[in-house]
Amino acid sequence: MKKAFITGIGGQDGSYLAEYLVEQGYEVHGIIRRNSVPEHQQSRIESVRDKIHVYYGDLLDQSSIEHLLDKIQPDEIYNIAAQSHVRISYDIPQFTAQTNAVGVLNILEAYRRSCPNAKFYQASSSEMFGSSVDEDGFQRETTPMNPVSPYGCTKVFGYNIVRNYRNAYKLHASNGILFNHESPRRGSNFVTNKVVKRAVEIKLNISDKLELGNMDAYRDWGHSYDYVRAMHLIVQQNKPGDWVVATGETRSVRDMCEYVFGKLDLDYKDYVIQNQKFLRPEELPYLKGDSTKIRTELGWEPTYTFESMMDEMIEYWTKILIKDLIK
Ligand code: G4F
Repeated sequence: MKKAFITGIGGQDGSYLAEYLVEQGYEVHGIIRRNSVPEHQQSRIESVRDKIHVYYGDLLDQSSIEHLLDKIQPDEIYNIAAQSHVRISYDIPQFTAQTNAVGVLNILEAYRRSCPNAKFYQASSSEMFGSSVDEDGFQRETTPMNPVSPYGCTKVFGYNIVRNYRNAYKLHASNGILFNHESPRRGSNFVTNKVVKRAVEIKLNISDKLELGNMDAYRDWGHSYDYVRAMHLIVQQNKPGDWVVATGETRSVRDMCEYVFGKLDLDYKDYVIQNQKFLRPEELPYLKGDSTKIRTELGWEPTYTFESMMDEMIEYWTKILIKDLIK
């Protein structure tokens, strides 16, 4: 039985990955950070809670990570934990850098000392490309990185230190450069779930407006379930490397609102207003990923379309909010 160790196991990606690895017959271990409301932390992993091993741990606490890796001796390590909100990285830039940059170094050091024969996956991000776009309108593995947020800058460090450790210490350490990926489990302060939740509330007369920041930013949105399958595939390769994971389609926040409100027979223009507070000091205007490398080399394909993903999220919030209304 293969053993996997997942940081950020209680988050959107961590929970889908834990479920997927349990299905594949893995013994799954993972860490969550302590917070004052423990119920909320494990709600996403409820379906597999009795099949996995969960510990308190933190990327900033290297000795706890090293102790766990020593004890578990995992075959595969997935480093998914991060301060993952781009706008909030402006509010807490130093914490973001500690977690997303120094945190990666901490776990790499623990890995190198405790279980150097394991395979390592780092959650790198399309936010690293920042303002760079190739002439054909795509970002790919070779596109220069010009990050435009504290979050993006910290992720570039994480990406580079993984490559450095791979070469310097001959570790099987890989980066997945993942474009935006969503699901009903997405935090509701990310734009897709914020829009869906509020649109359903408006439909049910619980709310009457939605405040957003920049509606003209473009993103390449895929589904978290498809992207955790990509993480697993990357780790199974004989040789480590770096792979872009993306759908190859881009839409604006406005297009997404039009689709979601339209599905609910509403016109977004009647409800959406701009609030300066959701604008970023510097915006990343456009992302569209070319995932040819992972599709041709590793045979990865997404199973969701943009529409089927958004429909799943609309259905999820409709069920939850109607249940709350009936209570
Ligand atoms: O949903 P978002 O907050 O995601 P963002 O900033 O693209 O970051 C996500 O994807 C990255 C991959 O490229 C990950 F690395 C990162 O961890 C995270 O998962 O915002 C998407 C777009 C932005 O352009 C933002 O300015 O939506 C725009 N937006 C407009 N109004 C808003 C809002 N975003 C949020 N969160 N809230 C708004 O009210």
